[in-house]
Amino acid sequence: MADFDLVIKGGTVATAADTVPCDIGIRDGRVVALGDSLKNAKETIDATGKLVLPGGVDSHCHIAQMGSMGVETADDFESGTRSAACGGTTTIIPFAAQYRGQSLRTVVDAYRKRAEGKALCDYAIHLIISDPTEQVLGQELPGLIRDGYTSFKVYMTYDALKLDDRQMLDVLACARREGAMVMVHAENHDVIKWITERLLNAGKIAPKYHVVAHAAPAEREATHRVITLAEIVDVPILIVHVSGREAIEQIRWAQSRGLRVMAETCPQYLFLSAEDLDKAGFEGAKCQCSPPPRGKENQPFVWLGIEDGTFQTIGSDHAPYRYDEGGKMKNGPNAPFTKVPNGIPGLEVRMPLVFSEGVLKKRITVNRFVSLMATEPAKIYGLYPRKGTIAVGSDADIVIWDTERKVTITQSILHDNMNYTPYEGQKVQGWPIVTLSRGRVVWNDGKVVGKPGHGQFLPCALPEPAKPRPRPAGFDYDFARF
Ligand code: DUC
Ligand code: ZN
Ligand code: ZN
Repeated sequence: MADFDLVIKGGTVATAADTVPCDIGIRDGRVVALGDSLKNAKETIDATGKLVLPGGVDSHCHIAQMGSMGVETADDFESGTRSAACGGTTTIIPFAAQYRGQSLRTVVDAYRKRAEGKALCDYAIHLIISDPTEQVLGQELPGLIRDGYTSFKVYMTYDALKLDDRQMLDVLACARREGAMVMVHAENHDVIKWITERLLNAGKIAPKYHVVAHAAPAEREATHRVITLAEIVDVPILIVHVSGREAIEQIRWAQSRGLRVMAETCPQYLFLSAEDLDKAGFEGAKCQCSPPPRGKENQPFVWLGIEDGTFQTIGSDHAPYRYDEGGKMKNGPNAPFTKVPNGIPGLEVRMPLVFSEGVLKKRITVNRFVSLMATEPAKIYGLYPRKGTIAVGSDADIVIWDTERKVTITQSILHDNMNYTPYEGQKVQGWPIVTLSRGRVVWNDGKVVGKPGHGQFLPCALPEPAKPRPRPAGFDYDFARF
């Protein structure tokens, strides 16, 4: 009898901790051996001269989701996971989004049904909470957390989703009681509204004015405010899609004070800029997302935040709305920026973009790349060590990279359901050539060979409880239990 179902031979294996030449033995979808000259396998993949990394964990993507403007994302669980796998990501964490008046449990059940039989790789699910009633926070959420939905996103802007500070405190207190992870979209709603009104009154409606309305100080203020709210409740938070210097400085300040504030950025803040929203005609809408990409001079600050450890993770914030009347042009090809669905695709190119500009340009090591793209998100959201590393006992979610391959990104080589990529023409070096999900090849040298239905739902554990923090005298109430 063979010892292994599959051996990956001769590659250089890199995890968040080490880079070592070794073979990987796989049985029943798991890694069962790491060593030299592993033999006696039913199948072998030769990875000589290649880099072998854990599959990426994209902990921020919107698929099969109705957006707050009533437009459905172009990707469902099939096209979303297909695109993910072709780009070296083997676990995605999209969102079951609650709109006001909806039961969270009903929303989650419906979302699970949408995933059934469709995914090519594994997925967990975050919640979006927009209606934190007593029933939701007292009954539904604790039950859902026990069932493996241990993280939720809350918004400080968007009419349909935003929480006020009092509601935010309620949600943070619930997270503290239950040990769950809160992800925050931090932008000051009233500031955005106030600027927007003035822009629209002056006839300034083009996509480029989206950046003016979603001003960096509005992101800075909201970031500071939610850090303060989390400090009062004494609960860890993770600020998602941090766009630039203003918010980064607040996060760094919080971290330097010992507050448990984590942060995620996204490729759009490294590779796109406000100039991309100022393209001819309506083209700028292709890069319209919130928070928006800032000026080009902002990009080095985001890289610095990655290099110095301010950021723990890089998610795609894949929110795919096609460039047609079913998506970006839902309200016409010249709609004001306020009527353009916010969001851009990026699931498939998240890893190649950051590998090329980050690892090959020597801004970060390959180990830090693995940490940002796979290990940390798996740890933060309770999927580690099953996901996010290559170790004996882990799922065999493994990606073989050709670090020499030069690729010009263009929509026709991607596998999502989109009709454009905001990264059209971007040149990268390094590309995932083989992707395995639980030991099964899903993507093989240009061919999708994975099957819908292979991907499974992953219940998430609670994140490791944070060490109790000494609190200043007079500030030591446990408000979450008051
Ligand atoms: N902003 C969000 O908050 N979510 C999806 C996409 C976007 O642009
Ligand atoms: Zn958001
Ligand atoms: Zn998002």
